[in-house]
Amino acid sequence: MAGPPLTDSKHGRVLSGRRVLAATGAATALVCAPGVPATAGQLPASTHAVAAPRVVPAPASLRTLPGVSFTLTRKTKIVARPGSGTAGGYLAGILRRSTGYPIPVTGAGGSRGAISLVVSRHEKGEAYHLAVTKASVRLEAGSAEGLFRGVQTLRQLLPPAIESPTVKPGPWTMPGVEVADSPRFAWRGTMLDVARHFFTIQQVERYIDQAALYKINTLHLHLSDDQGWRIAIDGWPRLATYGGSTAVGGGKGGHYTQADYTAIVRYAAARYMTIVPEIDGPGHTNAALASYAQLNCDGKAPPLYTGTDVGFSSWCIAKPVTYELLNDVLGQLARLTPGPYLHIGGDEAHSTTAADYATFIEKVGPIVGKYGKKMVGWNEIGAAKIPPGSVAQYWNTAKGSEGGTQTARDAVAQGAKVVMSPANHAYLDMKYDQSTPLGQDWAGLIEVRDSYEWDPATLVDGVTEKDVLGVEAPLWSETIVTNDNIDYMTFPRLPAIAEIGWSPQARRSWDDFRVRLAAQGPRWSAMSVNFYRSPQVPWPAS
Ligand code: IFG
Repeated sequence: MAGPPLTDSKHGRVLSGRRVLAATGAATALVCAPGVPATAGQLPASTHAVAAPRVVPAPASLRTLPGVSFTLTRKTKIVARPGSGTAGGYLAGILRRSTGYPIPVTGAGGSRGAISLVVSRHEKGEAYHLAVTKASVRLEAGSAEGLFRGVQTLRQLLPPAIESPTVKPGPWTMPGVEVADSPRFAWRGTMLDVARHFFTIQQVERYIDQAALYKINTLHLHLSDDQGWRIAIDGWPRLATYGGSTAVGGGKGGHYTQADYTAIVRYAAARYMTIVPEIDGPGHTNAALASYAQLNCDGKAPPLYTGTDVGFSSWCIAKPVTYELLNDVLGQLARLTPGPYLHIGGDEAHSTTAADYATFIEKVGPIVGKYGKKMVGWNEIGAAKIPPGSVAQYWNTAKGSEGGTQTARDAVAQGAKVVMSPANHAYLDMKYDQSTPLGQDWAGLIEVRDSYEWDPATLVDGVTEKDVLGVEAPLWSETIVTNDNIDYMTFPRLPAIAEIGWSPQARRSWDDFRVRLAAQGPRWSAMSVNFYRSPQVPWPAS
């Protein structure tokens, strides 16, 4: 190869032939076949291309091992040590489908030629350590959950075709790396609004698998709103059968039986994802009010609503039956939900007086606590008295000390933590640009860069790193009906939010992220994810 020796832009080192492509950001680095020496500038005789690692979210630290790679073969096995949880079986399922290899999973065995998953006391929580060498792959974590997170990194070291649901030709080679990784925030979430349009269990499970690839660990299900009530409640059958019978646009609705909900919870748990159910109130309650006349202050049930206005409905704050209902609803949800949180909504209560709003929140908080759960609410709850340990979900577009940020500070002042979901950065139902066929634009247009370039710990004055529990990207479904619609609005912005939730702020830059995000495109194609090909991202020609 002619021309001056290439230097590593960061350290000015002259690179050997093996690393020159990786250092120039090329999608592949050339790796010598075993035993073939390479010297600077001379390309080794027999090599095959091994993609340089392009992992999202960016690991806290990743070191490439030049000239080292690990190739899956028919002999590759997974050694999942006791306590390693679902990670081994989950990874084997993915690898078997696309390689056609048997990929047995055993509880013990040698590490040579194997992928070993080991829970050790050297790591804690979701932290993991991944070492890929020529002879073996070793993933070590402080918990089964940490192994599952590390498996997502391991997947992304393999060629995109590894995500194919059918057998593809190899080679199945991953670059030698050493990764030491752990998350910045505990709550890395997405929300699926199943109230405006209903999504089947299969659609929710598909969304869970997509989100799990980016280390998302929380799925918030918006189970009730003006247009639909989506969970069956014993003793109040009409909530689901009538209140869930339609949707935005007047089409067919639907609801989850409690067995359905339990199936979703279990599917999520096998991916170390916590379900946070939301029963919105005191606003956004028309579906329930339409189902039972006695819930209304005037004793009259309004008609079902299939439009997209907000703020016109309210629980009847003065009536005891309101709290009898919520006691049953929240009690049954608490029993069905292993996670620590119940979300009680609290947004856009434009038809509830401020005094009644405070009364409502102060009555519902203790009900949530009685069932052993922590209360989550949209940030307006900060205006009321809330139990310490509550969580305020910030959704306004205001920043710094602008008007809409005050209730977030009020919540923090009462000992609450904050989940950051600013609508002008994290709302997945916002259009990318004016030509986007789906979504809304009331919070502004959100291209991928807008969803990435913000810091949850500095956006709102008085809400600092220690106050932020995490981030969440809500997908409101007024305009979202099909899997293709879900994909188009979610990808590529959910991985951006996932990186904000996982990676160290100091490791994040748009110029680096967009290159790693581009490498996700062929993976989404292999997974049949209908993603938006943002002009801001250098997608590879695939
Ligand atoms: N705001 C409403 C949502 C939904 C959204 C659509 C919140 C907390 C607008 N409340 O966001 O119900 O309609 O972008």
